Amino acid sequence: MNLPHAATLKADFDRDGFVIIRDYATPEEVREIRSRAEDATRDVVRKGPFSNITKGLERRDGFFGELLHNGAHVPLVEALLGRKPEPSTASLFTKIDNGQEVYPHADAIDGAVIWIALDETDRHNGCLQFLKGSHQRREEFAHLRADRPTDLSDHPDRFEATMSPGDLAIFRSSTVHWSGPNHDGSVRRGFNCFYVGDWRKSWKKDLAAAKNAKRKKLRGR
Ligand SMILES: O=C(O)CCC(=O)C(=O)O
Repeated sequence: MNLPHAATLKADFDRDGFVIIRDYATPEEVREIRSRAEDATRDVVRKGPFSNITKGLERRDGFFGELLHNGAHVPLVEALLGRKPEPSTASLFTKIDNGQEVYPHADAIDGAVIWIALDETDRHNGCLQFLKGSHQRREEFAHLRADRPTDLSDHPDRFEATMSPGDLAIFRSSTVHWSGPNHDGSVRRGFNCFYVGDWRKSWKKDLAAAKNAKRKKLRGR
């Protein structure tokens, strides 16, 4: 694993809303995820606008449940988020036909997502795209929907996540992201785990801090 300095990683994550760690998973790990994901999704009937996404891999193969709950990335996600992530689901994202786009959107207001590249991916086959810092401008992007086209290709904060097999992207659920069409028809698969942050706890913490600050201010008068 090629892990950058933890403090740098956290600063980047806080500023941009995502980080990319190169060569995170070994070629053997990537091979195992690929072959198990292919086996687990073989009988899936693909239709509709998100036919390229299979959620619930953890219910199809315990290997994915183990990765979702106890994968080596979990402490990393916890360190970046600053609290324990609550596992939601493990998914395979493919891009088998040209029309399979995921339009700009944020997944949730709290939590994090990991996305491991299982193939080479760049703009030609619909790599992930992020909007840097969008997690700090939630109101501005609250209208975005994954099934509704919005063109952010010229946005100055756009980041194109060209990735190789084994590279890992970790992003806040509130960071705007998307993936365009697969123009060159090459295989483009990503393995992803969704984590919900415990928003109730963070909300309570924020409320307690606000009350504390108010109390201190009143005492200071
Ligand atoms: O893999 C993709 O094409 C989109 C990924 C995505 O939207 C996600 O991981 O939340």
